[in-house]
Amino acid sequence: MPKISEVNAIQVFDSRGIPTVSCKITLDNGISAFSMVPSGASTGSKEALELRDNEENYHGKGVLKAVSNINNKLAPLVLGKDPINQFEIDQILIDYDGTDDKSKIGANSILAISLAISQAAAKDQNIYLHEHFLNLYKNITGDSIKPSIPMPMFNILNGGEHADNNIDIQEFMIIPKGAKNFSEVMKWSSEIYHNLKNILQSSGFSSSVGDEGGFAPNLKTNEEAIKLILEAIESSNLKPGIDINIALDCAASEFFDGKNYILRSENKELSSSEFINYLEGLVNKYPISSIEDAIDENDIDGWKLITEKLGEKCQLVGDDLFVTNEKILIKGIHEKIANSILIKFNQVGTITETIQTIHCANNNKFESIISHRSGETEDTTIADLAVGLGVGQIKTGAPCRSERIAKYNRLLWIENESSNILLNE
Ligand code: 2PG
Ligand code: MG
Repeated sequence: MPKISEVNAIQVFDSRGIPTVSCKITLDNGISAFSMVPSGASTGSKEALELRDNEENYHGKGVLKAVSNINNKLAPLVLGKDPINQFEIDQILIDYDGTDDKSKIGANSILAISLAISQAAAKDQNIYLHEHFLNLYKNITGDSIKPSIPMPMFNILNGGEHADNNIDIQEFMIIPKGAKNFSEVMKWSSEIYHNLKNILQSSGFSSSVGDEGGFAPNLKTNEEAIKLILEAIESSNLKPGIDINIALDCAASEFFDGKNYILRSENKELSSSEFINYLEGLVNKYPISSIEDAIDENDIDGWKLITEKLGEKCQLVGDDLFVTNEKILIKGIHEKIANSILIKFNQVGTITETIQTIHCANNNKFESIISHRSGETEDTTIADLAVGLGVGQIKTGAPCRSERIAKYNRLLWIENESSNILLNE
């Protein structure tokens, strides 16, 4: 039985050049594994706490307190443990923190260890990380799951908090739903992405990119973004609605002022029901099959209304709404809001709780989508997590920028090496 013999954390940097936590776990048989923690910009108010130093250095964003919490407070708790026991170790970390939102120790400290432990356990067993997650799902929930390669949502046009253009909707994504395998998924998305670049450039728009690698032009309306994407799909000889669907992440809390939804680019102030009509108009006109955070996280009446109106024909995803938290998800299921959940492990802070939330979604016929954060690193754990837990969908940015592409490249390798694991359709 291998034992954790060393835990060492340092401060590293994410894709925005902002400090984040990295942790190395070493076992007494010499095996070692690393993790790096991602970080959001458009965050839900009920996410677990990301501990920042709030001192002058790094504009207050240093994470040296979180690093020191790992090295000095959490390390002694996990030394000597077998990394196969993810549930037991995560529970020790959760109990030590003792708060609902991990605000004593910081979710970034706890997650860094939780992730590194799963990596170390997979390496020690000499199995792929996705195989280890498949086993963990069974061990933690008692239920079995079928692994699959997730269908991605590629965020090819950025707005909102992820770019400095004028577009209100945060993410315009393409879903290559007609592709026969993951290699074709990547071919189509790459071709559409580059055709979109050509279209933007030849129409006099900027082709510079936002935080998630999608283009970030200034446009007259949000709808114009959809039209440009459709043009890019067609110029790739693909059919909108048949080969490629469109998905949106409104991140609506970012433009809700407590009463109205303020669309700056269109000079519109819409009430909740007017904004729902606006979105319904887009869904009726374009092949939009998924909308995330269509409504502000506290506008529960708005969520109920949109779920009644669009829930049958559209995937309605709760991100800031559910923050990967099982209790909040259960409340939402009772309230009949949304029909899918975005899964980000740093919103909740451990691998175990992430798995439990997905299990809850599965039991309630909610779809789960594994997601990156806008501040990412080269850590590719989410690719293996999506495969091993068979969730069927992933969003991890544009087919551009290495912190995004690293996850897609990992999925290409999984497809190449595990011919029995098929693309989710
Ligand atoms: C989102 C995410 C990822 P952030 O809103 O879904 O795309 O953004 O990490 O900034 O919360
Ligand atoms: Mg979101």
